[in-house]
Amino acid sequence: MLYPQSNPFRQTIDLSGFWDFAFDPEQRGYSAGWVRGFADARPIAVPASWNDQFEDGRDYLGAAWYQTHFDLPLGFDPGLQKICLRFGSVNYLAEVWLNGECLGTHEGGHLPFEFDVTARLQREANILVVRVDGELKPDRVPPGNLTTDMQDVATHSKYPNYPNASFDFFPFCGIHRPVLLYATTREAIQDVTVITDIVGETGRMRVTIEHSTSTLARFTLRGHGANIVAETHANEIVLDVPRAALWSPDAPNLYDLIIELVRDGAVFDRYTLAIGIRTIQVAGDALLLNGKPIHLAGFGRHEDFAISGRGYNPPVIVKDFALLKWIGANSFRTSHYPYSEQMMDLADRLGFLVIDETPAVGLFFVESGLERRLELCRQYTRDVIARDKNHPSVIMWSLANEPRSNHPNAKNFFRNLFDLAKSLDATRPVTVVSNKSLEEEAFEFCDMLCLNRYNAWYHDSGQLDAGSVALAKEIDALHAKFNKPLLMAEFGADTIPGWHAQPPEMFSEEFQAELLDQQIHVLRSRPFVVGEQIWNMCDFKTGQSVRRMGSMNYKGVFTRDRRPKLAAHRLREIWNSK
Ligand code: BDP
Repeated sequence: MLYPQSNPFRQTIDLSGFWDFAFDPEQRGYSAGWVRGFADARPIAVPASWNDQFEDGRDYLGAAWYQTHFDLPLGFDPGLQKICLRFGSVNYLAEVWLNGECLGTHEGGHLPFEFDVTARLQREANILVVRVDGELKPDRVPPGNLTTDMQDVATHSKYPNYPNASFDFFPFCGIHRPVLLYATTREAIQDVTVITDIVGETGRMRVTIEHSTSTLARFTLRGHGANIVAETHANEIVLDVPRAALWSPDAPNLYDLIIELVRDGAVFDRYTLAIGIRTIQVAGDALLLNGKPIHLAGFGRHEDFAISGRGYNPPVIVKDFALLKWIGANSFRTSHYPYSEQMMDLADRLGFLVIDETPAVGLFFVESGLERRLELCRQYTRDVIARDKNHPSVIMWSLANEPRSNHPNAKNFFRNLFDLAKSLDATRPVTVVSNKSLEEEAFEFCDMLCLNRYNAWYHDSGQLDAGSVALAKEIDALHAKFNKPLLMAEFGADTIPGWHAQPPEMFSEEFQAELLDQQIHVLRSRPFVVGEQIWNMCDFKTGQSVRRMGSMNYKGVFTRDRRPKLAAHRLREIWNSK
């Protein structure tokens, strides 16, 4: 799925701004005809979560209605073009009407969806209505509000959150990413897949395009001294770049690949992609980038900020990359759902290695609803790969976080998902992030093991040394059993900024710094450990529970407003003295 662009052959407008909004707890909207527009609305910012924009919506996850009006700008011509309406992410379920006609529904947040609206547009006064339903249900992914029989196998802990999610972050709702209207020619390029390889000093790009006519396609590759032009009537071409400038965190070299469709000598469509030439593979106990072992240093993170919630927030993205650079990190995982496309573009540009995770968090495997959960996970896997397959920064797909998969149904579930991921992308390793360790059914299929462990925190609480000894023992056993490289995907400690203790004590800044330091030491003394990603980069909002003071997870190395805790300085020393 291509991100919309603007150029002489494609036009895009962003419908973000202040929309009209109404909560609908009594489900009046349908019968009152809100699909054609509604009065008594309050203003809301789009994109952003609704929860923290008002005084009465924080814990409301039910139905709510959005509407906006727009005219069609010059350059948009439904008579000649194809015009689509694209949502970057709506949590959780979206139902969309344009000028009173239903365009369709979409289930699942964090991934884009679009509708062809060519035949439904008016030149002026279009009215777009979106009903969003954010309710937590056992048969949704991620799930919530589990029934008692499911609780035993599925809940995160015996202290449920309110709202009752089966995951540890606030279930923000709303239109979370930009809503775009874009026009292309009717015979436009539909999709592009670029696979890169390295042959000696030559960078090789295999480019496949999808479009509806068998016309001439022209490929121009520019950057780093290259200016390569090639043409074909086929839908695939191989471009060789002599003495290629490879992409890596130290040198995130990107080329511009300009793809044009040509008829009778005239260009009628163009799409430009930033391409990084690199390879990624697991070999023995190592993770190889461009054939050389790479060690991942970084974080799990969240799209989370005060007031905007999970909404697209460009300054926070820029700030986070600045902090990642400052601290010496080279990687992050998109825990626990795909991040915005804009964040992925910047990861390419700034040279970060990304483990791209689907929204499959809190999975459990009791029969009831299992098939539906699998179907949703398959949809998420397909959609994230379709969206992010061309990013050099994406080095691995994570198909789930902490599934409750020490269960007989888990193996077939994951066999199915892994087969799907591999059939869609044979070039990247695939993993699942687990806290089940030796009992993890999915590890059999993983190219690399990703382990979450809270030693000296949830286990051996307060005992730094015992926590480190247990960690060493556990990862050695994992390696002995599975014989695969391992990434420590989560470890850490809640830390109240400004709270100090000597000797270090839980919740103090000293404890977090010491825990991370000691456990990184254990990890780095094992050659099969290919990286450490700390939980979490920043403090983030959760539901309310006795484990979460002020509805916050305080495992951030930075505060929610991005101030460093003591551990940030310690990590900066460790990660800069490699
Ligand atoms: C892990 C989860 C993560 C939580 C973390 C914690 O993967 O989402 O926030 O624990 O408890 O189990 O802080």
